[in-house]
Amino acid sequence: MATRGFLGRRPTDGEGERLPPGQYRTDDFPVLSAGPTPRVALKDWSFTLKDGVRPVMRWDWDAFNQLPQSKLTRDIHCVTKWSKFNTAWSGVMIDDILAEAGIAAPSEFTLAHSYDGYSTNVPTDDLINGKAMVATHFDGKPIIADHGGPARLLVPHLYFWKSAKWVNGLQFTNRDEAGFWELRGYHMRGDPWREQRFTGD
Ligand SMILES: Nc1nc2c(c(=O)[nH]1)N[C@H]1C(S)=C(S)[C@@H](COP(=O)(O)O)O[C@H]1N2
Ligand SMILES: [Mo]
Repeated sequence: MATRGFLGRRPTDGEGERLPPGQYRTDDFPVLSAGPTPRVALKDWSFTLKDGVRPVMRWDWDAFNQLPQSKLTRDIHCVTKWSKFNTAWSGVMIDDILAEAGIAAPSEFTLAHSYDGYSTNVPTDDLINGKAMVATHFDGKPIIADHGGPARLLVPHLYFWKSAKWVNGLQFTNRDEAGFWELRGYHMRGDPWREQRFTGD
């Protein structure tokens, strides 16, 4: 008679409960980009918040870094099936960006835009109420360019393609508009716990 305990590797330290379906754990930090890493000098960097086509507010690097700073330590999950536990980030919560702009989220849908031309759509609910930030630091150091520095979106509870590297703005949209990978068959929300990898999952 075979028992699960005998044949299967029993997950240790709660790894089982922390790994979404189909994922494996790695301690590496792979780099995944659709194209070459853009180099953005801090003096040229800016972040723009838009409601549709209307700019609401724009920050340069110094102004952005004067916004309230927060820390998030979270597990991250890439759609290529690696997960990395306890990644430590700091930066500015989306809630604090909206507060500084003096607005409440004006629509259900958001597009994140990046310096490499990348974009990704995220339901606005997944960005607010303490869930997401524009991160500037990883492990206490400025994010290196390959991982999205100077600043990247961090939406740790969704697949990692939603965490746009080299982010330069958020745009609220009236309809759910597909971003780069979503136009190529990836899911409009991307919840790893529901295995929302592709359109129709
Ligand atoms: N601007 C931009 N952001 C991006 C990407 C990209 O190509 N361009 N790739 C996405 C994908 S598919 C993943 S899995 C993660 C990878 O982040 P990492 O390279 O820091 O691991 O970034 C996401 N953010
Ligand atoms: Mo990815």
